[in-house]
Amino acid sequence: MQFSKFSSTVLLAVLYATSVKATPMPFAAKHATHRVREISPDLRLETYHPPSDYQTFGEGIDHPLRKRQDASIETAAVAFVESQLGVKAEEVDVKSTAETDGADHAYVQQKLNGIPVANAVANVAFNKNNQVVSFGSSFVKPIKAASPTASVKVEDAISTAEKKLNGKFLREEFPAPTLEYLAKQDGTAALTHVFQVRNEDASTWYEAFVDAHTGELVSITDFTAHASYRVIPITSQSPNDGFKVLKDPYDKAASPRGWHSTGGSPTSETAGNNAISFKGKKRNTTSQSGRDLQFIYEQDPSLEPTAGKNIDAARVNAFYIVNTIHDISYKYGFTEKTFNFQNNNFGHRGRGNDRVLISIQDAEGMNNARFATPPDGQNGVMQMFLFDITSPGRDGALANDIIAHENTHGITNRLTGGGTARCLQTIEAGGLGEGWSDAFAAWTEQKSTTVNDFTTGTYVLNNTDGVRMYPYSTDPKTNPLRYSSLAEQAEVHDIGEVWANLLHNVYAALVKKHGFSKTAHTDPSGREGNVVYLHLFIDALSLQPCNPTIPQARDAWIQADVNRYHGAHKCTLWKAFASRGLGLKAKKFRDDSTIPSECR
Ligand SMILES: *[C@@H]1O[C@H](CO)[C@@H](O)[C@H](O)[C@H]1NC(C)=O
Ligand SMILES: *[C@@H]1O[C@H](CO)[C@@H](O)[C@H](O)[C@H]1NC(C)=O
Ligand SMILES: [Ca+2]
Ligand SMILES: [Zn+2]
Repeated sequence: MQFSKFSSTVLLAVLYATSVKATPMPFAAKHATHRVREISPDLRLETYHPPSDYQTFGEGIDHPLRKRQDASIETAAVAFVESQLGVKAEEVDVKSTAETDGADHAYVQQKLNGIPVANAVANVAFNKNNQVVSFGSSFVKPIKAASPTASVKVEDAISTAEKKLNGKFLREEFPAPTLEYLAKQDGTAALTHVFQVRNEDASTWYEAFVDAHTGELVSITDFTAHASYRVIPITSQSPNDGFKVLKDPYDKAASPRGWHSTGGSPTSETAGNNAISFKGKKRNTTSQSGRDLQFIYEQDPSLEPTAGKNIDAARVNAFYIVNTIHDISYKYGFTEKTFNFQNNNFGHRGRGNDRVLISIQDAEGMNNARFATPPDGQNGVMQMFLFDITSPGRDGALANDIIAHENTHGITNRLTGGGTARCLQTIEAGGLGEGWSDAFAAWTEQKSTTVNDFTTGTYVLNNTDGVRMYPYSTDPKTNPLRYSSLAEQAEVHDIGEVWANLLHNVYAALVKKHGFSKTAHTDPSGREGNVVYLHLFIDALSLQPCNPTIPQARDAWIQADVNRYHGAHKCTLWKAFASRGLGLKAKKFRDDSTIPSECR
């Protein structure tokens, strides 16, 4: 069969690599096996990754143990690798297995002298009929392997790498250092100490390979993907405010592997651990426009949203906003443990495989947007539609307020009631949901101690009034809505306007009293009004009952303040709520302006 060629291909790959030393490869010939990384002005490292052979087998081929019903996926994979590559069972280890809908996967590591070879791996996939459907391998046959006993101490290797990579090996946090072979381009295998080195301030996180005989840093794995996006910054609302190119806008604590990795190697498209942004089919994402995850696409407002690069600009902007909201809400408590949207939960509790699916220019609707929140463990689905009120039309995916509004539905539905997504179903609770969504969008756009009135939907409608009855405002002449206005409101968005305006007044009161933090998006530790507000916003969602009423939602805010701040903001909160009719004795949509006696 054709696979008998396999082992010779591997050998050839090594020979080819050996010959490289004498004649440098042409630039493009290195794409599949090399990468140059500029670590610092005086460290430029070219890493080597042996080429992978890869074959796919359609309906599948047999592996040696197929007849044996009791063979596990691990033993079947080892037997298959032995038969294909002419290696012995003791020269391989199964590192991990994974089961997906279509196939079962085994990931295999080559060993030399009983020690793993870091960059020599194989992967075997079996269909549900227990036949092999694909096989990839970067196994090597080194011309010389270094002695398996290290002569350089691991402590010395660590200090070398910490110095060269300007970071730290975090003993408490990182896996213990390992000893691994590393296949080199010259056909030899070096013995290396392997461990992680990170510098949080500089946004770097590497895996270092230090030669255990020479003490030299010979290779690295870069866990961080640098990315740039041409987007409307989250503090702005729409293209009217201008696009900017943002570099690495992700938050390291909220998205430890950035926005383009679910844990393994980074993707080069608008897809990652928190979200995937696409048009039509999920596969239809935007790919990077250049090296180093560049997503730079210029929107042309004179063209329809579906023309030119406008689709890419929309996919990129929606991807950026949803990821930013993931990171902001994560810092304030919407994490894996509280049922957020992520594919990989990195070992934290809660269910994964539920990143947000962002369908832009979705064909199912016009002049609107939607967010569907199933329970924890199933993807949140955001559908952004086109608007045809202007000519050319406009794209909801370029209206940050609309994306933020939709995304917040996911946050509130997951946090209320513990991830079941069943607890904002009544009309009043649904109205609260609409209110939080506008209020969160408004929070992202506030820029200073001056609290601006907030309108939403102005870009897609091309008017200054937006889609709501009134702008959110502390001025009752601009926005007269009070708790009692609910008696006349029967529709969730109208109910939401009352709640969002109450929250707008709470926000303004907190900022007036405690000031504004310009770093609130990334630093939740301050005591400024906008930080306190978002903490109470998020905390209250987990505290409130299933299908809350508006007075119950208010009570949860007051309780959240006791829990987090020992009630430090109690009177500020009560006064703000009471100023719009939601005082102590407000009920059944009858206003009340009573505040607790200690606040008078
Ligand atoms: C995929 O995206 C392109 C634009 O990038 C669009 O023209 C095309 O219609 C999309 N395909 C599907 C199946 O939606
Ligand atoms: C938006 O409205 C302004 C005036 O209010 C008008 O000049 C402009 O042409 C409109 N833009 C579109 C795309 O319809
Ligand atoms: Ca989840
Ligand atoms: Zn909504």
